Amino acid sequence: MTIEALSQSVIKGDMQGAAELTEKALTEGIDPQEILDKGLIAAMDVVGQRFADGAMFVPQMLRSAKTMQNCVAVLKPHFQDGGIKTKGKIIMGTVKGDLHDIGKNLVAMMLEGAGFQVVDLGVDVAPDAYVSALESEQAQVVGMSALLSTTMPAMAQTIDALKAAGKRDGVKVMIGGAPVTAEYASNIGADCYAPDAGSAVVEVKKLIGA
Ligand code: B12
Repeated sequence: MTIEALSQSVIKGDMQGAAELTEKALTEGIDPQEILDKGLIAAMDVVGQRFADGAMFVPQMLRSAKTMQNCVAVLKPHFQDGGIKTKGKIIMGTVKGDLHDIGKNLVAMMLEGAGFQVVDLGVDVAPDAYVSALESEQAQVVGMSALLSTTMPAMAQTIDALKAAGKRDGVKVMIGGAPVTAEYASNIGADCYAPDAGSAVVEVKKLIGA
């Protein structure tokens, strides 16, 4: 089955083969959301587990990540409605010290697909960089991603930097990433948490009434 073969090729890091299987799955009429969830995200879960078990190392993990990114690029047009992006502006970034960007990119892609304008600051974004971006971009929401338990505190530091700059009251803060929880969001004074890219869209709509 194509989805299973796709998953295996992401785990193996077969960049070319995986992109072709993504195309094949689309041609077979499989829902892009199903391709993303069952073919790609599920594969990264296996990769993470193998890494944790010592059966896979950073270079292989990186290759799988690049493979997944190629597949996401194939899927991206299928998540965009082509509508005018006027629902609101969101600044997104992965926090300081953290280089994981696949999840953050997916959240950005889904938000864009839902009609929001996303300003992507990239990875390893220092608290001050969020503050300056907010000053120049006048966004309604700041989204932060963290994949490492050691970089989660940078989310709290960014909220502190927003407060110190007098910018906290005018913006909503949304956080996410595998180790992040709703409880953590409430502890650090974020406005919301979402466990995945689909629910991030739902939460942003609730936050800013879009
Ligand atoms: C791919 C990967 C890498 C790649 C990243 C490439 C890239 N461009 O992103 C590379 C090889 C670079 C890497 C490096 C490291 N990694 Co790594 N990595 C992973 C892996 C396998 C997959 C992450 C991923 O992309 N998942 C798929 C995406 C779609 O899921 P996601 O990120 O969780 O995002 C979803 C949600 O969380 C949510 N979301 C994400 N962000 C946001 C933001 C907002 C605002 C919202 C609302 C929602 C949201 O929506 C997303 C989509 O649904 C994970 C294991 C895992 N299963 O998480 C380990 C993992 C995160 N890595 C780990 C580690 C330890 C490392 C290293 C320290 C390894 C090392 N010794 O060097 C380095 C750290 C580098 C650094 N400074 O950041 C550990 C972290 C342990 C911990 N809890 O702290 C994990 C859990 C592996 C493990 N099981 O041990 N890694």
